[in-house]
Amino acid sequence: AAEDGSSGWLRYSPSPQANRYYHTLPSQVITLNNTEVSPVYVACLELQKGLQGIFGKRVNVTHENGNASASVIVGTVDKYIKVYGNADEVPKLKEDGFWLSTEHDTVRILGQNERGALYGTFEYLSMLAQGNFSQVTYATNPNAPIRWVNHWDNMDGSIERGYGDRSIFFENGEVVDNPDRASKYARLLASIRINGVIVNNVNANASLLSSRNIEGLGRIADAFRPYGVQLGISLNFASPKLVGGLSTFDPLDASVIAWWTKITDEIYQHIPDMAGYLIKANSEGQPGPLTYNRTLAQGANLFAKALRPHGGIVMFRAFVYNQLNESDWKADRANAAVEFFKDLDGQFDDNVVVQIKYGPIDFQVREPTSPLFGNLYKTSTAIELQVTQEYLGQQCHLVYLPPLWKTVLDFDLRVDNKSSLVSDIISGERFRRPLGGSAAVVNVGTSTTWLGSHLAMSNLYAYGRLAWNPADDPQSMLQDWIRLTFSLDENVINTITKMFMQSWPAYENYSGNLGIQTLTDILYTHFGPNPASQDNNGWGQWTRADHMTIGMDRTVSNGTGFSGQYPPEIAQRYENIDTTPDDLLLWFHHVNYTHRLQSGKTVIQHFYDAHYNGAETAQAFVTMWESLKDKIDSERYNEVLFRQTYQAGHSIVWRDAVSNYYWNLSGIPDEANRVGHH
Ligand code: GCW
Repeated sequence: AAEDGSSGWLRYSPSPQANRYYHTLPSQVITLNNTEVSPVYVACLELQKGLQGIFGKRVNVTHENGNASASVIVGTVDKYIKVYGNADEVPKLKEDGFWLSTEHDTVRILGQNERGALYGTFEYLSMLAQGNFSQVTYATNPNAPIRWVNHWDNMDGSIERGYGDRSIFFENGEVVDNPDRASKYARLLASIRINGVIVNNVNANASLLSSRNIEGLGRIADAFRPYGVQLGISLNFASPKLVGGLSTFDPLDASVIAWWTKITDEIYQHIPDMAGYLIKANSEGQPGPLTYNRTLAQGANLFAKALRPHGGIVMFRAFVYNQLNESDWKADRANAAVEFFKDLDGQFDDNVVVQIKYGPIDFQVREPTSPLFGNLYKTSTAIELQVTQEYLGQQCHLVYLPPLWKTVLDFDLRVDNKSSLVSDIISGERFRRPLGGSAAVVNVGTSTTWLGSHLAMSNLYAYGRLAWNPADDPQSMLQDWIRLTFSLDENVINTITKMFMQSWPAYENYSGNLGIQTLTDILYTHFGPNPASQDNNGWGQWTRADHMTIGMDRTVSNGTGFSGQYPPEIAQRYENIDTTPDDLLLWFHHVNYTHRLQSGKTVIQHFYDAHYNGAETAQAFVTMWESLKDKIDSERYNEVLFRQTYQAGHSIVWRDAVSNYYWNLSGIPDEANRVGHH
């Protein structure tokens, strides 16, 4: 009923148990906060919409607070205390946290702030939509204050690494006039507790800062605000020169400082709650402070000072590296982030957060945790993930990403030989930092499915859940998403769960196993197999494969020294080939194809087997999906079937291209006689 094609997991489709539970449902909503359009106001509308959609029940919203029985009370804890005298049952909440109680004939949803109240409302509705009518009372708080998404949208309306059509924010060099789509997007984001959106590409265009565009950004921010979502922007470091008429963009130059201060003030006039700036500097051709022999910290602090009076923050990306020469055995792009940032620890202003990609290279199918997380003690940090499946099949392959993300979030870096989970570092807890959190690159566009694929939406959903609570379980988050998106039917849940939980391992199997990276075309498309493209260029995503050997020697003893960037316990584990896990073997070591893995197989035989297994699993997804034909509406059934059929074929292309490549190179036959010509 509520479905209009853009509601994602917020469908509120009719409950099969509607009759049974109708009488237990609240019959009115009591709102405590009465500002016109605010998160609490939106929460009330959402409750009306949800109860109507799921149960066909109309409820009124009232400000009266007489008899609260059979009601939902929604508002902030502070307001609740004013109206009802106390909130003694509610534990102390962190910013954006909420308390939900569905017991004793009254549902109470109380947020630390209005945003929290909205989050609690979505939580309650999510329970109902999933057929969960249990009586609960609990509080929940975010792991970290920064839970953002980053868009790589260009001013012309295209999206870098975008696979869901055109930008919802920009077209023809300007901000779009109609913010409706932005508002629908903010609703989805609020339901997964995302509180900030960087709307434009990190490869930023300085024309974003024209008065007309700043005004346009104001419109988008207005559309986000009722959902508790703040807008932020990426900046081009050279803007003072490119659009400001100055002859320099030196971050220590007085005229440059004045220019950024003025622009920042102007932006805050239009967007009083602007979240902050995201900066990609001195990376992949982008301008930055190094041009003027200033440090990256000086570059970051330039913006930090302009933002400080307004409460904004700078997300400064650690993705800085140079082109390298492969003939140098010790050259290693993986070393770059620590080399650029370690010595700057302590030099960043307090409202700067260094945003670190999960792995040291670039969103590969398997990477070790970025060692930079364990090297910054006096700097706030955030992790950067990708919902956009850039190297991971570009939304044409099913890859459910949370299990990959968890390998990093749950990773214990053992800094000072003490427990140092990445999730506790980015929360600010481990090093007692004031800020921290997560950012994910998201490429939603004008596609009716947002991401260009129904199934890919699971990754956006789960990203928000993990940003709030990194201890959440990938499979149980997935099953919530399946119930909300498709059905409460056990068979549907089990089948889709099986597909998804096999999807990342399958993709890893046929696209680059044992830590060799994603063997895709790295020069242009980042799509499809091209193992030869990894080497003999300056990008540093090398495999160093020849006719006898393969892998990057990243040891301290004989290689690039990368393993030495980790704290001692971890460094030792990776330095030693016997304690390096098989799935990262070729990341850290250069070995013969005949080297035996811990599994007992040789490297080359593992390659062959993995590629055949992976492709076989992808074939099975088609049959699994087909078994759900009568249980899913035909539109979504067919759209997914189309993509799964494509993946099934493309996985064979991957399998054959990679297997044949290494068979040709090594001349070692497949024990099972599948590879090559016989
Ligand atoms: O993964 C690479 C992408 C670039 C991207 C860059 C980055 C926005 O291929 O398209 O640029 O990373 O993260 O800055």
